[in-house]
Amino acid sequence: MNKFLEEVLEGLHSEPKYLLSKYFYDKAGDKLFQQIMDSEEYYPTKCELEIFTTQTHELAKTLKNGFDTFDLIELGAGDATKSSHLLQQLIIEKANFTYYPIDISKSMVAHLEEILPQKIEGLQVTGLNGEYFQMLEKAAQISSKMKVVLFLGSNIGNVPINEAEKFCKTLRSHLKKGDYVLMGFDLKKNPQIILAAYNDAKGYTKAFNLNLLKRINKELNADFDVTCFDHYAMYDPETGACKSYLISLKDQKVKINNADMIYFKENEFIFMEISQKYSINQTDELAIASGFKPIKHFLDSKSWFLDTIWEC
Ligand code: AVI
Repeated sequence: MNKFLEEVLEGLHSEPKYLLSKYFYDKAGDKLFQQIMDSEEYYPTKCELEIFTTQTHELAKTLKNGFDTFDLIELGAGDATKSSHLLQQLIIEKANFTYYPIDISKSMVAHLEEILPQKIEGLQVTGLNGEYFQMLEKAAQISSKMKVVLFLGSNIGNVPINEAEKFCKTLRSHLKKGDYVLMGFDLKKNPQIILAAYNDAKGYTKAFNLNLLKRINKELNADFDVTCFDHYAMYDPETGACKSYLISLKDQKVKINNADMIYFKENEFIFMEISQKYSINQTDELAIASGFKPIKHFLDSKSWFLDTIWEC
């Protein structure tokens, strides 16, 4: 059985039901995520871009860390909009490095390999298509140079807070003493601002969530009627958890893979995604608990987003 089918069935046969947000990103999902990022309400991308465009020199200086040569690895590179500013700066400063963008989207990796060396003259790019830790291992096999790992965009927020430490410890286990990590965290702030970012007026976030049902229909031969589900987002300022759900609008059944039958009660939910928000202290504590040393904080002008550098 393919992994997608296996994990969808496991999630939908669970009580309560859930789906894994890593599956949001097919071609239509990539496009919808871009529309979310461009929406008025979704601030994290804009805040992090501000850090990358206004503090580029300081970021490059800290990350180079006196390494003669190094590998710059980006987990979940996407279209590398933010990191391009850093790459450009490192080239200007004559840093000797290879850029390894890791992404689950094959077409995105191929696109980066083609486009980035044209945009940034002298840049060496080796794309890696696959899951983060498998590809980190592959990068270590290709080269034994010092590593700088970028994990931007508050992607860490999509890991539940009680699993974040395990995730960071696994990341640490793939690195050597002296390697660096640059991690982007979305910070706790006015709950209304956070909620609006995950409940945009144009409905891109709703469409993004429903698109996973459409993907299951297409790829796993299912018969979800997406008009019978609604999107619900909530933010809990106490825990910093922002969660997305799909709510079944009626009693209904859905057939998957022409065999498995999933039953929904009216108002039953599918848990879709967590986007955890942190305090700066929590990020430092997470670093230390996972075997890193936090060495520098970069904040945007509103202090809504943190890019923090950790040393192994
Ligand atoms: C990719 N990730 C950090 C986004 C987030 O903010 O959690 C995904 C997203 N989901 C809804 N809007 C954006």
